[in-house]
Amino acid sequence: MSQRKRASRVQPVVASTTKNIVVFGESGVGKSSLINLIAGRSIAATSSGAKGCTFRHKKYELQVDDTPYAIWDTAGLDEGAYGTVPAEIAEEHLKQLLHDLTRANGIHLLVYCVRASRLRKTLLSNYNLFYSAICRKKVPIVAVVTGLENYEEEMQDWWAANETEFAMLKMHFDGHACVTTLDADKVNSPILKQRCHASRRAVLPLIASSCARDRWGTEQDGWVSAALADVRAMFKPPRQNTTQPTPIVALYDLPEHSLDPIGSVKDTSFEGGHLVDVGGSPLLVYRIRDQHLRSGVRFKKQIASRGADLLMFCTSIHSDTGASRRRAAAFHGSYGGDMRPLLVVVRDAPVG
Ligand SMILES: Nc1nc2c(ncn2[C@@H]2O[C@H](COP(=O)(O)OP(=O)(O)OP(=O)(O)O)[C@@H](O)[C@H]2O)c(=O)[nH]1
Ligand SMILES: [Mg+2]
Repeated sequence: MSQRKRASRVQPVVASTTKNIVVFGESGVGKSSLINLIAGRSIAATSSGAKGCTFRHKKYELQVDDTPYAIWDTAGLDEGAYGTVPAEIAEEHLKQLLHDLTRANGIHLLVYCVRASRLRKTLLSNYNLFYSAICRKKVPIVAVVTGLENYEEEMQDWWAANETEFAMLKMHFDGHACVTTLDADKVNSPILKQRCHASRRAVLPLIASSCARDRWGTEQDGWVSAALADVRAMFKPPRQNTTQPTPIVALYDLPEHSLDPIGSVKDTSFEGGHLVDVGGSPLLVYRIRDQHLRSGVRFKKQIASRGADLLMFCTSIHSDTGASRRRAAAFHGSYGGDMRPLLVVVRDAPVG
């Protein structure tokens, strides 16, 4: 009996305990095919050529082994200005995705779909967009490598042979599966069929074991506004030399300190921040207070569409290390999506 027909334990569901899984990756790598593999039947449309066909996100609700899942198929992003879709439209689609995910109670797992034969520079931009900018690195992430039906070794061996490619780009994964997402019903060779079935057996437990217990991403977290600012920054064209705006620094410092570690203050009320002179070059500095650390709200209102170019976190050698670490992590997550450089300054260190 075929793989698709045997999958009788998979049914459509609507449940509040549903785990939200977002599948993302470059166009045409097999995201929709992966969803069909998980479902055990064809529910997501796939393309017939090398290029894919999902232009907007789509949610598929199903139940696997008694666990309800909502699997979100997203539009593939390509090289250049994110592929064939203009940047503004891609951004609008992502905005809609964030709002829909918020209404659906946030994200439990990111699945990064990668084609084995296509490890290239968009690897990092897709990862940064979904894991760093949208999920602020707070959601488990797994990689599913597709296109391995003819791999000369065992499919799972692909990872050990290629994981340095990911490590070099400092990409982290909580788990992985190396598979083929070809439809078992559409391949003739028994070996290929076997590999299709083995792929489903590899993917289902990976997903079941990697989902976060609690979802992440709600309006209260300031999630959508923070994520959108970073998504916009990723989509905007590179700056032209002639019109470079004043660089923005988000500064978290102990309350008793002024802006002296950065430079001399020229104007303390410039666009809600402080205009500071550093060796003749202006910087626009925003002081971040404890109450803004988690949400990033104040900062976003001030400079909604740009985000900071540099984050600066000051602490003291006398401060509690654990608390400082937590503050620094909250600061980095809320104001930089872990994507902007973070400079840590430790005050009061003994001299000599
Ligand atoms: N050889 C091979 N082809 C695959 C595999 N997975 C998917 N394909 C084929 O690749 C093409 C694209 O697959 P899709 O699942 O539509 O890709 P996608 O990532 O959803 O594409 P977008 O919707 O544009 O983002 C289709 O022709 C699939 O049959 C695989 O594991 N091996
Ligand atoms: Mg698709």
